[in-house]
Amino acid sequence: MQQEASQCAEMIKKANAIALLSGAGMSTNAGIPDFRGPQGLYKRAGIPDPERIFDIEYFYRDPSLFYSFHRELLKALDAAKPTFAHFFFAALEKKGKLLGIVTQNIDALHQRAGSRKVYEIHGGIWESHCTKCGKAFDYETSKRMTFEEEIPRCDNCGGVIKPDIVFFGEPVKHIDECFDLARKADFFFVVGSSLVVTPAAMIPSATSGEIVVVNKGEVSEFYLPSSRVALRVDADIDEFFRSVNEELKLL
Ligand code: CNA
Repeated sequence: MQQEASQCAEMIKKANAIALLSGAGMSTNAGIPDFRGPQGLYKRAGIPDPERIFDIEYFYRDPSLFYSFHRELLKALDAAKPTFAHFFFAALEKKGKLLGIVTQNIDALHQRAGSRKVYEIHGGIWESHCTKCGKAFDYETSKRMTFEEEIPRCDNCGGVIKPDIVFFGEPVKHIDECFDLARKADFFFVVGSSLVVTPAAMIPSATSGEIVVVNKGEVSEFYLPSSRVALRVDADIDEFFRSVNEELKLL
């Protein structure tokens, strides 16, 4: 891993416009489990049919399934803190090296680490809206309602409230900006993603720069332009970026 970290550090030194696509693996060391793993949130919530949790059609029929899961997610988020890798990418932006981040995560840990230019392609939990009248609810209000009521309802019209997370069947957010970022990047990181969820998995293909993939386990190569993958690191994300940082001394 040390050799790969040195190679990565050299590439960062030469790059001027770095972009990052991050996924759930970026936050597992922060204590936010993935969805389907042995310790995953689907299992903790004790839900027999987890695929339906983020199905928008199902949400409109029965929002209670989503909310029983969401309460578990909110508890995990309360306890979570950004990891070394989150701080590393925030430091790259501060140094003027990083153009921006596309994240598939809804946990806002990039922002909490200090990153400014973050596109949450699958939305986030920080705002919620009434599905009937569109009234907005801030994080603290919607969180309180989520723990007080089985299904939080709008105080204006009684409609069901939904956090601004992108469900299956809903369009993703900021897609043009995400592809634009990839096009402008001269060096593209894919970190902690299996690259199976589209259209996020297609974004690296837009860059003309070299790509570095850091992920433990399998990464789908279906949309990945393999000729541009300069480095494929199969290691723990935080261990790897600590090694890279030993050479760059950003943190
Ligand atoms: P994924 O498909 O679950 O892939 C995550 C990858 O990260 C897997 O290949 C893991 O092996 C790998 N991984 C996990 N921990 C580490 C680690 N410490 N070091 C190195 N590799 C690691 O997740 P994707 O993000 O690719 O896409 C799936 C969904 C899950 C996205 O839409 C996410 O929004 C969604 N999700 C988000 C969160 C979050 O907000 N933190 C948590 C769980 C799921």
